[in-house]
Amino acid sequence: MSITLNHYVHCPFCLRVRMTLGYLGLAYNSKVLSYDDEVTPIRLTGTKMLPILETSQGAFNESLDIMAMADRENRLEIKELIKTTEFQDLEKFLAQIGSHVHSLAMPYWMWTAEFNDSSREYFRKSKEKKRGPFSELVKKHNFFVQELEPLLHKLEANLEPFYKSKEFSAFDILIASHLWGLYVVPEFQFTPKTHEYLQSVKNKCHFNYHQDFWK
Ligand SMILES: N[C@@H](CCC(=O)N[C@@H](CS)C(=O)NCC(=O)O)C(=O)O
Repeated sequence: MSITLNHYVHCPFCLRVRMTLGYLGLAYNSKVLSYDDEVTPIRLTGTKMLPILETSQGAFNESLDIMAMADRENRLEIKELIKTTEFQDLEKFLAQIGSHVHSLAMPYWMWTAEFNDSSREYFRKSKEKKRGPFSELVKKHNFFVQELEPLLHKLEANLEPFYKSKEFSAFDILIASHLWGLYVVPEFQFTPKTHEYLQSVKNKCHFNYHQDFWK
């Protein structure tokens, strides 16, 4: 069965689906949508929100639903994991981390190859409504890094070497996809332990952030 993933390269929810498909070894057609393309996602699911997975059964959004649907053999036990309080706690924690990651990374993501002049302007205008001017976010780089530090420290304390476990799990996909965008931020450096952790998740998931541009 041929499947197509419509995604944005920078989007953590899209990255978690890419990592999941990679981990499961499922081949997919990759469609990087332009951020200002409202028509395609609305035609597919009625809303401008990615990721969207197209299958012979239809088009689906919501990253966790897509992950669970893709995992037919339940190797990642996603349906079970999302019912746990550990998952709820992790989602809250990732939302906290995500807010600082976004403030740090958005002004740089928009200069990566997935954007052109028009989608960059669309992205900047839409994101600045909530966060204020990107130029101000860049000036507050040190502040966001300071806010992130204790959170990343807390995360690191839970790496055994995977999240609270010796074994890789879907939690690691959720964490790595939320942190990955920081690799784009100039002068930001993960600690060696966290970097190694992210690289091992990358290897497990056969994940390459930029590969969709090489196809
Ligand atoms: N709950 C959704 C969230 C997905 C989401 O927030 N996607 C963002 C990109 S990171 C989006 O498509 N936003 C559209 C827009 O802001 O125009 C999921 O887990 O898939």
